[in-house]
Amino acid sequence: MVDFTLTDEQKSLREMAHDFAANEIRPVAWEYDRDGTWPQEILRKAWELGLMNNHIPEQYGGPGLGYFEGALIEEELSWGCSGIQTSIGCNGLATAPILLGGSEEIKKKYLGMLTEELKLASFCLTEPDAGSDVSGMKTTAVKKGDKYVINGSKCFITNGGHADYYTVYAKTDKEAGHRGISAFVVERDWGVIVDKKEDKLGQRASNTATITFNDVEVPAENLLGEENHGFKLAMMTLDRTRPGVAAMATGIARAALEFATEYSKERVQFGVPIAMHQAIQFIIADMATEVEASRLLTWKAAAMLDNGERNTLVSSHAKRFAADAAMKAATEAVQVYGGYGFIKEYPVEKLFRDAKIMQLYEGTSQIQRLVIARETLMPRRAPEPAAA
Ligand code: COS
Repeated sequence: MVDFTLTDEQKSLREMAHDFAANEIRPVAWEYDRDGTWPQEILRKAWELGLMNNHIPEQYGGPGLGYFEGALIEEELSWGCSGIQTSIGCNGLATAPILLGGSEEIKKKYLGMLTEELKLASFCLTEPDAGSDVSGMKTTAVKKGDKYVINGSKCFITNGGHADYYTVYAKTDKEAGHRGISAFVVERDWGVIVDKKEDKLGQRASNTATITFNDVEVPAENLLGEENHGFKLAMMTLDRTRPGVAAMATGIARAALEFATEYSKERVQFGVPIAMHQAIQFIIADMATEVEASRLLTWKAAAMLDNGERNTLVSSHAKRFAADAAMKAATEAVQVYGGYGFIKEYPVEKLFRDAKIMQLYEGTSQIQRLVIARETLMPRRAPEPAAA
């Protein structure tokens, strides 16, 4: 039997996240977007309320929430502002490989660090010449005694300028392609250089930086999982975090739908509110269906993780569909607002800019299609470590 009814705990979690989004995020979101301000105080409040580090288990001081519960929170906070939610949620991306591959000591140290006080971690995978093609990365980690020495540069790193530590992917065997990549936890004050804060089209409240490693020495015990097994850790991480991006995209699409609905009831043309015109009704109808479908795919991808099932295919379905739906919904919301939609004074212009990143980060919509095609045409049945 399949039941989409939320439990009382899930409902109150969603309500808490919604209230936070409505009271703490929405009122300042457009100001933060305009100025590109780092939302430190909002992060602090989210951390105090327990809306950060959702999946860190209780034994390391976290709430130990499931991915399904995480998706409920992510949709609400993203409805408030997806840029601010990206900043709030980024620890989840950085800590997934620690949960999957870290030793007990590493988990205690680095997960505990984030739950004891407000600290941030970033996920360093992408490089200037290695975005979709992860195995093309050039950053190296060379073993010297009981240390690895890391050299290279990572770009588009969310929260990079504010992170206390980084989960970093580097080549430990340059000749072995994807089988020569390893993952490490690297503390910022070990000599990590924060190079550049990007000036972005959307999600302007989130911090996106270039991070450089010049002979950064990392203790060998900070290797996550086995040497040369980092590529799989990265893929398994993305299986776990793409449903979260899908949830965020659903939040943007829902915000776009709500703004368009309200405006269409107020705006009068040809003597009636434009909501009375079938041209507008059909736009609203399609937006509403796609919000619903995005949420259902997101919930399925997250629930599969909580059930310990491999969710690669559904995770990509959810991320691809919800991201494209968010972009479409934001575009249609601008259309419903007409010329006003193009003006910064009105709310949907920001959604239009924010939605675009949904189709880009954590794997473009084309990469999701590639995964979907491979999983559909040549399903993989390889075993993987227990779900974190
Ligand atoms: N879970 C576990 N293992 C996986 C996996 C998954 N989801 N996906 C792939 N693997 C394994 C494969 O089984 C294969 O294992 P073997 O070494 O035993 O053969 C290995 O990883 C390589 O897989 P594949 O051949 O599919 O690798 P590709 O180089 O073709 O890359 C894509 C696959 C393109 C899907 C991958 O590079 C990708 O997701 N790119 C996008 C990266 C991204 O999202 N970047 C955003 C930055 S993070 S914010």
